[in-house]
Amino acid sequence: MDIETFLNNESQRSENYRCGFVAIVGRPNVGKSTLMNHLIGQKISITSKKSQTTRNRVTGIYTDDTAQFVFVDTPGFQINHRNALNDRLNQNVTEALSGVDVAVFVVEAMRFTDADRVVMKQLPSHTPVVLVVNKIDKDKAKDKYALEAFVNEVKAEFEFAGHEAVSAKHGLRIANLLEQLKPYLPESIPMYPEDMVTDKSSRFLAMEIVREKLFRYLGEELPYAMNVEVEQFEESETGMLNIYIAVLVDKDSQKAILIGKGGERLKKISTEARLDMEKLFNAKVFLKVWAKVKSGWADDIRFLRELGL
Ligand SMILES: Nc1nc2c(ncn2[C@@H]2O[C@H](COP(=O)(O)OP(=O)(O)OP(=O)(O)O)[C@@H](O)[C@H]2O)c(=O)[nH]1
Ligand SMILES: [Mg+2]
Repeated sequence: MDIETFLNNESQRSENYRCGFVAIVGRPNVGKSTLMNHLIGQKISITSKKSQTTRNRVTGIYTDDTAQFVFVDTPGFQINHRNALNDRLNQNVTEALSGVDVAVFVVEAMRFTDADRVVMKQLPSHTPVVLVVNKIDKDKAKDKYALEAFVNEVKAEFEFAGHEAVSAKHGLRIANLLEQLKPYLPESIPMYPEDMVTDKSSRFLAMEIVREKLFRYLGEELPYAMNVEVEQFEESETGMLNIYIAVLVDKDSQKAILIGKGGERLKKISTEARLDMEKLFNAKVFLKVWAKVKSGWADDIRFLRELGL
């Protein structure tokens, strides 16, 4: 292509091209991260059956010929016990909502609770909000009329710009949602290169992958009492990634549970994490994960700052 044709194409593209920010908010466990991963077509944000999986805002970028969507996945808004961690998570949500072009408020089909209402109260009045009713694949959402009545009930409580009923897990009606969001993005040239899927560093993604495995392989409460720190992340001359990750726990007893009998549990966690990392980074990975005791971290604000929360 000669330079003139290139410049012509570029200017045509920038004339109609759209690019902007979309915040994804909702109470814990409604499927915000699953939705973002499907919207961008890659697993960037970790998900689990337990709530409060997402702790940091995670940016996922989806680019096509007509628009670039910059999604911001947020932690589920906490309404239960107050501690430094929960306050920080909530602050994260509020900050994510300011300055976006459109917000997506995710609820679970057939289940609208006080926790949803608390998030709804945080929604900005000056920014369009699209209601997303997720998990429509579930049996309880199979009755079309009941689902419609549910959507109308939620819509009666807030002035939404539009709504879409989807299944994030099965990728149902995700394309419709993208089309519905597009008009709210301002006309602009893309902000990120078209092959970029997140603005998070590889270090951050590695840490998140380990956290996801902690959620999968530890009991109900334990993952919340832990944090993950990347101590080393290096690429060797052969292109192999050497990654050293510490899991911070409160007490020796938690360390013992994490390690498991004969080291089995920690081994399983690190093997699965390594396989996910190899897929995401498209490289061979050497991964070492170990446990480190550090008490009271959830209430230590300075420590949370160090971790970037
Ligand atoms: N059946 C069904 N399950 C879903 C769907 N979307 C998400 N889930 C499940 O719901 C659970 C929570 O999903 P996440 O994506 O981690 O939820 P989240 O809103 O990001 O949760 P937090 O980060 O903790 O606030 C996981 O077990 C998902 O597999 C869906 O469309 N259908
Ligand atoms: Mg999440």
